[in-house]
Amino acid sequence: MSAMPFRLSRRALLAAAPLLAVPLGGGPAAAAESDFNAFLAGVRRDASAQGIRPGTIDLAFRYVQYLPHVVELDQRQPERKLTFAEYLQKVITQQRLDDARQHLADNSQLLQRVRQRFNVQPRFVVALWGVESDFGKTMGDYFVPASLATLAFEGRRGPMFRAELIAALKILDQANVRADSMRGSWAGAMGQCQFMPTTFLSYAVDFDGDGRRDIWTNRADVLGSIANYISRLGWHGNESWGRQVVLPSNFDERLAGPESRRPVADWTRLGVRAAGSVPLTGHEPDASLVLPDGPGGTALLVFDNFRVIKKWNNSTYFAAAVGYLADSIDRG
Ligand SMILES: [Ca+2]
Repeated sequence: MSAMPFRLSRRALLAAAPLLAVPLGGGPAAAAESDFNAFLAGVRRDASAQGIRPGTIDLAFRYVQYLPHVVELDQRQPERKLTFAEYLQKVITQQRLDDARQHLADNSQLLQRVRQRFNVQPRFVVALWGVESDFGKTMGDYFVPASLATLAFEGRRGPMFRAELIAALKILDQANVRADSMRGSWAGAMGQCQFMPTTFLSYAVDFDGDGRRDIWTNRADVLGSIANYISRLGWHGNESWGRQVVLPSNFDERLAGPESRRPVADWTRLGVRAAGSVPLTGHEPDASLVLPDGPGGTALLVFDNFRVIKKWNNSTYFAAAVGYLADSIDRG
């Protein structure tokens, strides 16, 4: 904690000074600028030691500047937690539903090829694409190395963001994307699948075979990369994610929880029923009972694939939204 006053004052100075536009020449703002430049010099050394070409680093760092706004976003107090219903309303709009159905139809051949290779149903690939970036409409407009350098320098989770920055430089060095097109969220999630750079290096694929992994503008690479990642996280291509259910009035909600896995026939014996018109058959995979807002709210019976989506993004709301969106565009 003793380092905090220094960090705050350094950040305040950087926020006050248009960085890199200020000539070095003494004074506190120049000292702060020189701190950031010293930090970048250290990153440059590490990146070079890992074989990244100096020309790549020069090009990326030409666009890198300290972004005070990114630090503000990182330190923003969390808003009131949305209820599950509020979250769904925000994430699954009518427009997104309509777009999802249209994309499923428009890309059916590509999605079948993706399915053949990665064994992920098209509706889940489209749902992940829709929830992550609204089908590429909201990728974020931050220059990713600048966001990551700012967050790494600022210090909260510094080592993690420094590793992501070096991974971003590797992605540029592999010529997957032009430096000035490497856009993403303020926190460094990139392109239409919103992959962090380390995720990109491990899981993005060149599905159209043009030699580049382009998750910003290449539809085949975007959908292939989504399917490859979820597949490698353990996806079962012949199973769904789960079902919304209704609990009997006398139900013991202590039976709920991520470790509550049992055959669906057991849940049925306990009085659990499917919500909506399609009943549970007992042939579903074993399932856990999850209550996103706790007792009294929505109840979900979730299969293994629900856990797989949570490995992508460790949020019950997120995983359920992907499932709901997938179900609402296609039951296949
Ligand atoms: Ca490609």
